[in-house]
Amino acid sequence: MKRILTGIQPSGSITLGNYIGAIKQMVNMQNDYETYIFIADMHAITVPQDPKELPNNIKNLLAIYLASGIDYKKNTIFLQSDNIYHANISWMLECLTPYGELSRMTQFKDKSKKNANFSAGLLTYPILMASDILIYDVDYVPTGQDQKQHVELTRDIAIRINKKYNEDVFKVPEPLITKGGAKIMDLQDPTKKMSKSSENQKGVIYLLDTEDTIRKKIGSAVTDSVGKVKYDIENQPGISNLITIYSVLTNKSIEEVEKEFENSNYGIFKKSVADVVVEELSKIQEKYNELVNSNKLEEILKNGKEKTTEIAKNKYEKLKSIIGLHI
Ligand code: AQP
Repeated sequence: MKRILTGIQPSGSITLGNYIGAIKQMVNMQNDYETYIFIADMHAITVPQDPKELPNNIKNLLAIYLASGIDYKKNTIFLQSDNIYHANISWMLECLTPYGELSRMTQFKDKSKKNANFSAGLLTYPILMASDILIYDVDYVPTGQDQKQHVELTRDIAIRINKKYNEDVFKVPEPLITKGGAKIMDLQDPTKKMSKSSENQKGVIYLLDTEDTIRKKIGSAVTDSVGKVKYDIENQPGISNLITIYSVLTNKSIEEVEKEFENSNYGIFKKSVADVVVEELSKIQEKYNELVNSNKLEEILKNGKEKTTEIAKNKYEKLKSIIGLHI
């Protein structure tokens, strides 16, 4: 079975965008791949996090993974900071990566512009990501367009180190651009992606929002004056976004959705979108409530820590040995 690694940062409350773009994909892939799923808490701290909120976000993310259908028996689930080798290996990789390769990463350029006092971690985090991936010798990294550049960097690092030391230290992974991994946009500004850290919460559906809140948010989603339920990102970005959400959650094609609502006004369409979102999320919330305070969560992380630490330690020892960190 081919191996993959995937994760989400506990950098806020999980959104419908995270669910559709990442978690649903993980659920779909768990039968076809040997999967390592992690909670990327060390990535989350590249931007400021509230130390009181962070543990809740970590716990909630784990419970949401499980409530959404990720089976802890089929997947290796772990907390990144529980495995000390990720950062240790990352340091070695940092010392083997030219600064120029990092400073031209598009995401670094975008995020560093937003905060003049950005952390050094914001620059080096693609190397921590490379470490996350390369430790497990994965075949594929499921990725959206936004992370493709970082997977390319990971490949470059692996190829360079294998060549430099003339050994197959790392498997060179391939990006896996997943089918159906639609990008969900902000309901209030459909030109921006829906994000955990968005300032305007009205534009974001959180997985743990109440039914009433979900209905209100979808009801007040920005639309247009065209008046037709048509997928046209340029002229109708808000409606197109709602069509995407409806299409993914009902497994209907865009054309089928357009046909279904060809004679409907936006009010009726929005109510139908809200109905399917509420139906999907209420099932997840029910399971989430059963899980969030159970001992299962700690047990899953403990097992994940043990299993991944053993794998990562081997890689660490191998790197130490080839680099010459020994007597
Ligand atoms: N709006 C989205 N539509 C589809 N997929 C999305 N993802 C995130 N937002 C959307 C996918 O969810 C995973 C989350 O990855 P992450 O937490 O490492 O980082 P992110 O992409 O930066 O997520 P957010 O929600 O936007 O967080 P903040 O606000 O903290 O930056 C990835 O697979 C991503 O593609």
